[in-house]
Amino acid sequence: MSRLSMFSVLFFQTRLYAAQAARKVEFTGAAEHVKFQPQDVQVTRLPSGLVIASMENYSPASKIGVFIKAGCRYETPENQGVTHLLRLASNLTTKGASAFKICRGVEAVGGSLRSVTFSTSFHTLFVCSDTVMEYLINVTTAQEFRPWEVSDLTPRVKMDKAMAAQSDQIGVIEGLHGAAYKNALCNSLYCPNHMVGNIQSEDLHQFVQNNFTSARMALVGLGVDHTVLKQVGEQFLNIRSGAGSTGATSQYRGGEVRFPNTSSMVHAAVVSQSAAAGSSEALAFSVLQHLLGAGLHVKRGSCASSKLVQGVTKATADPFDVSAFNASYSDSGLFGVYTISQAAVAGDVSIPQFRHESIPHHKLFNKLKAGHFLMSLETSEGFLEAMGTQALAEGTYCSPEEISKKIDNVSLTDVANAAKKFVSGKKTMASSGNLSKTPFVDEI
Ligand SMILES: *[C@@H]1O[C@H](CO)[C@@H](O)[C@H](O)[C@H]1NC(C)=O
Ligand SMILES: *[C@@H]1O[C@H](CO)[C@@H](O)[C@H](O)[C@H]1NC(C)=O
Ligand SMILES: *[C@@H]1O[C@H](CO)[C@@H](O)[C@H](O)[C@H]1NC(C)=O
Ligand SMILES: *[C@@H]1O[C@H](CO)[C@@H](O)[C@H](O)[C@H]1NC(C)=O
Ligand SMILES: *[C@@H]1O[C@H](CO)[C@@H](O)[C@H](O)[C@H]1NC(C)=O
Ligand SMILES: *[C@@H]1O[C@H](CO)[C@@H](O)[C@H](O)[C@H]1NC(C)=O
Ligand SMILES: CC(=O)N[C@H]1CO[C@H](CO)[C@@H](O)[C@@H]1O
Repeated sequence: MSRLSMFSVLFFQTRLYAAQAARKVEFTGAAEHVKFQPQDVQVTRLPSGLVIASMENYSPASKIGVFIKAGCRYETPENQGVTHLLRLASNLTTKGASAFKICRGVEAVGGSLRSVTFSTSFHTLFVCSDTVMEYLINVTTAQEFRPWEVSDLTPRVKMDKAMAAQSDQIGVIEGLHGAAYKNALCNSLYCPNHMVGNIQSEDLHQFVQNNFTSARMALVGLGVDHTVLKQVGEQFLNIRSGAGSTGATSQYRGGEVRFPNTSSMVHAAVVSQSAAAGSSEALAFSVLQHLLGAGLHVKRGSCASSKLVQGVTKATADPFDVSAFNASYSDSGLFGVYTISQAAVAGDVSIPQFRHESIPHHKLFNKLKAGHFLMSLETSEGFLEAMGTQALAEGTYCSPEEISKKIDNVSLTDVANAAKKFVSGKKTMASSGNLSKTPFVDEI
C-alpha cells in the first residue's frame, strides 16, 4: 500500500515463457548444481511511456507486477477514497471476464493475484500464458466497476477502516501526513468517513481513465526474459498512452493532530520535512535514520549510552521505545522520531540533540552505509517492489552496489546538515493514547 502507487502482482509457481532454454542447460552436464548467475536488471522505456524492468534470475518461479502511479496522493477533494475502493476492487469483473472467471482463470494457470491468494498446481503455462497476462492487464486496466459490485464494497471499506482504527501506528502515520501537508500527500490511504458509500462506479472509471496511463506504469518481472516482457508490454499495456498530468506538488505546512483516548500506551511521531526521494540529501537522511535506528531501536533504559541522541535518552526504567521515522516521496519527505511510551512518561518526548562529534567514527559509518540498502532486497517480493518503485519514479534501476557507492559519497557533514535540518525545521506531530502528559508540538 502506498501513497504514490498501486500495484498488482502475479506470482507463478513455475516459470513463464522462456524457461526452456535455461532448464535444458541446467540439467545437462553432471552437476545438478550448475547455477546461472543472475543477470543485471534491464530497463526499457517503450514509446508509449511504459517502463519495462526485469531481471532474469533463472528462478523456477516467475513474478510479474504492474505498478501504476495512482496512489491516494492523486486523489482530489471530490474523489477522496477512490484509491481505497480501487484496491478492494482488484478482483471485480473486467471486460470479458466476470469476477468469478478471473479467480478461476488465474487459478487455472497456477498464478496468484495479490489481494486474492490462490495456490494450485500448474499445468500448461505455455498454452495459457497469453491469457494470464491478459488477466493481469485486464484486472489493471479494463475493469467494469459494475454499480452493484461497487456498492457491495462498502462493508469491506468499513471493515478495513475499523481494522486500521485498531492500530495506533496507522492512526499516527495517517494523521501525521494529514497534518504535515496541505495537499496531495495529506490524503489518507483509507476512504474518509464522509465518502464511505458515496463513491460511485463512475468515479472509479474516471480515476482510472485519467490516471492509469502507460507513461505512469511500470511492468516489472523477476525470472522473466526481458524481450518477452517487452512484447507483453507492447501488446497488452499499450492503452491510454500519453503522459497524463503529473499531479500537484505536495506543499508542506507542519502542524499537529492528537487522537486522545484512554490507552495507557502513547504513540507519538515528531517530524520535519526532509528531502525528496532520489536526491543526495535524501541519502544523507537515510544514513542518519540508520545511525539513529541503530542506536535507538531499543528500550529506553538500555540506550542511555547513545550520545547521538541525548535528548530522548534520559536514563529511566520506564518502557520508552524510540525509533527513527522516515517517509520518502518524489517531491518531499518526512524525517523524525517515533516514540511509544507509557502515558506517564510521554512528557519526555523531545527532539534529540545531535552533536557533530558524536556521529560515530568512519568505520562504523561505512558499515552502516554498506548494509543499509542490501537488507530490503533479500526477499524476491521486496526486490520486485524495489524494482517497480524505482522504475516508476525514475524510469531506471539503480543496483544496490550503485546505491552503496552513492552512500559512500555521503559525507559526515551531509549527515550533520540533515540532522540540523530536522532539528531546526518546522515540526509536525501526531499522537494517540492518554495524552494528559504529552506535550504539544510547540512545547517540544
Ligand atoms: C480482456 O479484455 C478484453 C476486452 O477488453 C477481452 O476481449 C478479453 O477476453 C479479456 N481477457 C481476459 C483473459 O479476461
Ligand atoms: C475479492 O476478494 C475478497 C478478499 O480478498 C473476497 O472477500 C471477495 O469475495 C472477492 N470478490 C470476488 C467477486 O471474488
Ligand atoms: C486508542 O486509539 C488507538 C488508535 O488511534 C487505538 O489503537 C487504541 O486501541 C485506542 N485505545 C483505546 C483504549 O480506545
Ligand atoms: C486522476 O483522476 C482524477 C479523477 O478523474 C482527476 O481529477 C485527476 O486530475 C487525475 N490525476 C492526475 C494526476 O492526472
Ligand atoms: C490519563 O492518565 C492519567 C494519569 O497519568 C489519569 O489520571 C487520567 O484519568 C487518564 N485519562 C484517561 C482519559 O484515561
Ligand atoms: C561521488 O562524488 C564525486 C565528487 O563529488 C563525483 O564525481 C562522483 O560521481 C560521485 N559518485 C557517485 C557514485 O555518486
Ligand atoms: C530519505 C530516506 O531516508 N529514505 C528512506 C526511508 O526509509 C525507506 C525504507 O523504509 C528507504 O527506502 C528510504 O530510502
